[in-house]
Amino acid sequence: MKKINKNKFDSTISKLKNIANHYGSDTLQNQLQDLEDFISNFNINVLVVGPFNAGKSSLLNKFIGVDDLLLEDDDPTTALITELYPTSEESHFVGVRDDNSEVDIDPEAKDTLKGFKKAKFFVNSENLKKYADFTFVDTPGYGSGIEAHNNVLKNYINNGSAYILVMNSEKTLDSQDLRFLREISQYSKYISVIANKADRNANIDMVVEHCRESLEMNGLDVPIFKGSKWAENAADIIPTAISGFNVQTIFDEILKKKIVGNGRKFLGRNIYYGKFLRPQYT
Ligand SMILES: Nc1nc2c(ncn2[C@@H]2O[C@H](COP(=O)(O)OP(=O)(O)OP(=O)(O)O)[C@@H](O)[C@H]2O)c(=O)[nH]1
Ligand SMILES: [Mg+2]
Repeated sequence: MKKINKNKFDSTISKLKNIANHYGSDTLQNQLQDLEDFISNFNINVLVVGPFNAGKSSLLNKFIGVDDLLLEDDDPTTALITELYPTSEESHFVGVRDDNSEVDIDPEAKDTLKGFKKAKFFVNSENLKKYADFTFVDTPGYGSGIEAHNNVLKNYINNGSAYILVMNSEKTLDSQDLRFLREISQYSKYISVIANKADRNANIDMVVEHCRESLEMNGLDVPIFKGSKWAENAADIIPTAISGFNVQTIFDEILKKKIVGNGRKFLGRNIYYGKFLRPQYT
């Protein structure tokens, strides 16, 4: 799996550093430090989203290779944002509070966490290591009528650099799914749909074709793939869904936006308009 080349913007950043030093700008220096921290921590957050009971947690369990990692049930189940990280050590679980403080969680309690903003599961999984440029995130499903689940999702939804929408292919995409897809398409152009539970529907190919048409009619340029947790290749469904997401392109786009943003602030407002230079000459 191709790794992100994070050094691509080094020369731009060192030029900006020279500017910051030249003008003695602490603000620019701090922003460049933030930018360097951002780069070293950068990972592509892939949010696995969709209606409740569609099989999001099940597909992630298959991908990770641990059947009881994330709770699966017919009732609306996932209640907490759960970020999944690789580890070479024994798997361990962390709860993140609203103030961002973190506490270790007893593995026995990982399925019933309460009072946390989100959870981080560190799992010794070959696939998580293989796809380490991505951070996969399990999210509560929408459409369950459970206000708490909707709020958890709403508060986190714009944190994705990419999205996989898992739908239940016993039916086609409905207006709620399309509304949701339109919302996330404002945050990222890297979106895939998995028509899941394909084992349950003999007419799966018709459903997929119908979904393709409604995506197209709604102006959503989103690929759709079949999925089933019972398929022999169940562990490969998530990799297939992200196969069109080029990690380097995603990194470059996000970085360019950030650098141009910073540059505008300084070269635009401060240097171009002279405000930055003025103190030196007055
Ligand atoms: N037949 C079949 N059942 C599935 C499949 N995927 C999931 N299920 C079942 O569907 C139910 C819901 O699965 P979950 O993985 O909990 O679904 P979810 O999307 O995470 O649900 P929420 O967390 O409530 O949003 C469970 O009983 C699963 O065993 C599938 O591909 N085929
Ligand atoms: Mg779930």
